[in-house]
Amino acid sequence: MSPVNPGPVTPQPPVLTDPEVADLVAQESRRRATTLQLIASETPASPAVRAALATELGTKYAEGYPGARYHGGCEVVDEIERLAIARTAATFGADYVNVQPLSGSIANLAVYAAFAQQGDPILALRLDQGGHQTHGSRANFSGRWFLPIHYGVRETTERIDYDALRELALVHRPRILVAGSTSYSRHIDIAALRSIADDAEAVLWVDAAHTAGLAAAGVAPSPVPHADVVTLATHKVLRGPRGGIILARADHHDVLQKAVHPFIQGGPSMNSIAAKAVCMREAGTPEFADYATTMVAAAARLAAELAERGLRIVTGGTDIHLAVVDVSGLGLTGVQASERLAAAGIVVDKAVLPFDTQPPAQGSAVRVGTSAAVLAGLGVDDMPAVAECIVAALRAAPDGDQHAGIRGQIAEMLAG
Ligand code: DSN
Repeated sequence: MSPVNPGPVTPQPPVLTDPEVADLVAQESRRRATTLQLIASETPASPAVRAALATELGTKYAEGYPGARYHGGCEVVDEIERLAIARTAATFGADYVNVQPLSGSIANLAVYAAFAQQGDPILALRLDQGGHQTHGSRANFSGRWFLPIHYGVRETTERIDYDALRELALVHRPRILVAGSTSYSRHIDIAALRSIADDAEAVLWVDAAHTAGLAAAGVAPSPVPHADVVTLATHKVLRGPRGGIILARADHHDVLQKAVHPFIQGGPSMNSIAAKAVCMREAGTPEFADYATTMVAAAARLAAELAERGLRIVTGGTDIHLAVVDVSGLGLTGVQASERLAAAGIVVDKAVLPFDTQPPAQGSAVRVGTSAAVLAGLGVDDMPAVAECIVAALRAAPDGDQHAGIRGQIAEMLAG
């Protein structure tokens, strides 16, 4: 059979057809299995989610929405998208759901498209105090096309200064008030932000990319009852495919539908939508609730154990699945710390402290998250040993052989 006309397609593992790619995929699997993943925004998807992603749904064009597509042959994918919407609505108690955004950032772009005009003021948490680049960073469309105003945290507590936030909202009258973060480890008081948004006549948008999975499991407050619109990423603690979802009140249906398609996207990835449906089913199980509970307890324990070993934790601890660890006391930047940890088989992101004196590209902190570590089999009681390895790796000279020893301990712990 000719290679350009292979006949009916039976999916084959790349090892049979492309050893080069297969080898790289195997290397990545080995890297993950033998090193400790503490990246707060990455969680391996479940086998069922991965199976849905690998289907031929990925090549089906389905521009439009169920029942109103621009392409023929969409009767089956319509059912899949309806199922994903229904399951998401049930998981979060949301009136309106859009499962098409290709990523969390694209979902955020759709919120701007739906609710703001170019040049409108937008009020959001500062990027260097835990916010996200789509919340008004000058390097991003949100800072270029809109007028970003930023609230921050109190220097003393490193927690959001709600009084200053209210004042900014009343002075600047933002079109959108944004709540949400990538490295703020405390619950955000969404009810307080609702009241501020009402007083300032702003749309309240919660970017729950990190915490949506915790809210789904009932271990973090749900933003849905308070917000006009909520965006989330399905690949963080939800264990779904890489992608975004928008939730909103029913009265925002029309503007959000049009903002996603045709304003921003053409056809959605139907394999990803099927995988989102699978992930939402899993998010409703007792196993997922147990997993999320353990993840949060493990993060709190890890933060406490690191603090006991002399490292300062931003805000003094965490309410969620991640913590920000100040490494400046060891004379390290965030980059140097993450390099030492990587040498010891511990994978983290460098981060900045609120009021950091280092430039953002260096930072004085690392962000640690427990979503992947718990899936790898570690529990709350393993956190003292993890903290011990982290502190030893940070203290070890970069050119010595201590890191190799810690790497071995980590591999043993994971094989455990
Ligand atoms: N890259 C994500 C994170 O690490 O939090 C934000 O989009």
